[in-house]
Amino acid sequence: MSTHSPAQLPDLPAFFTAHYYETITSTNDVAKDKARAGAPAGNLIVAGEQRAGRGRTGREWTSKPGNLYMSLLLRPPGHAGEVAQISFLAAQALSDAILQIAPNLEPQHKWPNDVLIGGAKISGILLESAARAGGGVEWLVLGMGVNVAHHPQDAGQSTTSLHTLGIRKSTPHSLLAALAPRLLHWLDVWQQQGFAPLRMAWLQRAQKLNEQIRVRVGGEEFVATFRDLDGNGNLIVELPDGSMRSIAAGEIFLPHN
Ligand code: BT5
Repeated sequence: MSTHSPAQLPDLPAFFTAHYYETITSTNDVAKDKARAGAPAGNLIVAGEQRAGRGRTGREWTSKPGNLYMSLLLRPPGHAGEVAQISFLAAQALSDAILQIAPNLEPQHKWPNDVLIGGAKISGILLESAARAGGGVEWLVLGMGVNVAHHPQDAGQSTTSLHTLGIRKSTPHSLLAALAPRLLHWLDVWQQQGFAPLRMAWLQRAQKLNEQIRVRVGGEEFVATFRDLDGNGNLIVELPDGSMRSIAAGEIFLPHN
């Protein structure tokens, strides 16, 4: 099922051991197999296309050739709540990389795990991990899909790609070359200094900060004002009665959609 072809990949910092597959089911699945087989952190699975690309809770991730599909194996210290901060790290690294390639664009972060440009989704991030007996995680797979050449029209939400935004020279290869060092940078900052610097950086590009959003938590849905991200990565919203509420898992929307 695979063709390992390093020529398809750019030079990456020493931390990464990259494997390229022309076509694959899901880069996350292959990275998880490697994790279970004991592969070290830094293993990176990159695919030209995915036949079964996934989002969260089993949603589909459109994965035709021309975009970046990758999964990075990590073995981070910390409990499950802490390692979930890696989705903010990935969003931050990606928006840095996009700005490096296209300084005129304005990537924005949407809690918890999206990067948007002009309100349209250009990337999705999927974390999967295995718990370690006694706490912590045994491994964590950071999956990232980034629309470079095209984006789905039928995703049920607004989407975009670098080519659509006029960055026509970008390729999955050039994007990965910019992204990998930024991932390494933020992994280092996060491991040395914790979440605080990452939280500050993420908030600077947060979409809808101090504006109204619609929040869905389980079966519940309500309108609130997005006020902050707390020190764990929880979304802090202000309810119409002025009280604050902390949200650990859920989704946000603009009030009108
Ligand atoms: C995500 O899920 O946004 C995480 C997507 C992670 C994809 C990467 S690709 C490499 C690795 N291998 C995998 O199998 N997955 C990861 P979620 O927040 O659940 O959003 C999914 C929703 O995004 C879908 O229901 C669509 O509305 C929309 N969508 C699907 N494909 C898209 C695309 N290519 N671009 C933008 N939006 C898309």
